[in-house]
Amino acid sequence: MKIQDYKSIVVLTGAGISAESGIKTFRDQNGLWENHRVEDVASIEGFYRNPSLVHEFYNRRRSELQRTNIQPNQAHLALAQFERSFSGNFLLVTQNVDNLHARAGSKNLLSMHGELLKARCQKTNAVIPFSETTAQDFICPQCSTPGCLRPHIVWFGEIPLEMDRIQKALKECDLFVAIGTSAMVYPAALFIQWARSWNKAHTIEINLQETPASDLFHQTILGKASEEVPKLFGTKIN
Ligand code: BV8
Repeated sequence: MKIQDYKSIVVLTGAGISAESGIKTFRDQNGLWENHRVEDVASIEGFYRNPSLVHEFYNRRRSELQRTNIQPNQAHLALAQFERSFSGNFLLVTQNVDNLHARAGSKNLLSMHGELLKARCQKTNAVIPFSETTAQDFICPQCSTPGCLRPHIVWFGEIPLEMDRIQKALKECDLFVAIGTSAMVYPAALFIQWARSWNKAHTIEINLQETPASDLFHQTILGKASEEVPKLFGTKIN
């Protein structure tokens, strides 16, 4: 079947799709993130234990993301181009907190782990665009309380965003494609099983290397996302 022949497509992306744009992946740093233990900088306990460290960790990633050399790559652009031309249902779920899919033009986009360029008021739960730096004594623009603004990021131990919408899409899709994810973080790592068991979807994985989930996919395409995604989605952007 050609990819345009499917009726409903769910694509899941991970850090590997942004690697060629210059954004470090998580696994490549042997489990450390910028020399920090994951539990110290990407968990709610870590935030309460040392808010300054966590603010600093996200401040640095937020400013790096806004550097001019960080741009969407051919994989981001190919997914956005395909979505525009596809007549069926298309949902792009990303685990990434960068804004490269949005900048590439993807519309039906769901950032299940939050977004670096947004912050959340812990009093009102309001989510605001945020490209600056935060600190423990930062006055929240929503409720004027110092230190109440947190990164709009889903940390380990927190529930990913819009899980109902994701599960509905996985129940209805006839094609599930995972791109650049190590299938090590849950519940995203379960999506392939849900797609296969709920709706007998065809499943394709694109990665540089095999992952623990590769045996579950009907097809594994080994290669760089910037090359394999435009090939699979039939769109090479010149
Ligand atoms: C939750 C924001 C409950 C932070 C992130 C079983 C079931 C359910 C939960 C658990 C479970 N077991 C354990 C858990 C708890 C935990 C978990 O998964 N722990 C792991 C460590 C075992 N999960 C949670 O806490 C989640 N919450 O479970 O709530 C619940 C669940 C369902 C319903 C209701 C309640 C919350 C997890 C979210 C954590 N936050 N991000 C931040 O970014 O600062 S996760 C973070 O790590 C990323 O967002 C990303 O998701 C993940 C890293 O994964 P990848 O994206 O795959 O990146 P990685 O570096 O690992 O791999 C890159 C891949 O790309 C590699 O395979 C590489 O080969 C490939 N690649 C590299 N270059 C290229 C390439 N491929 C192609 N081309 C290239 N050029």
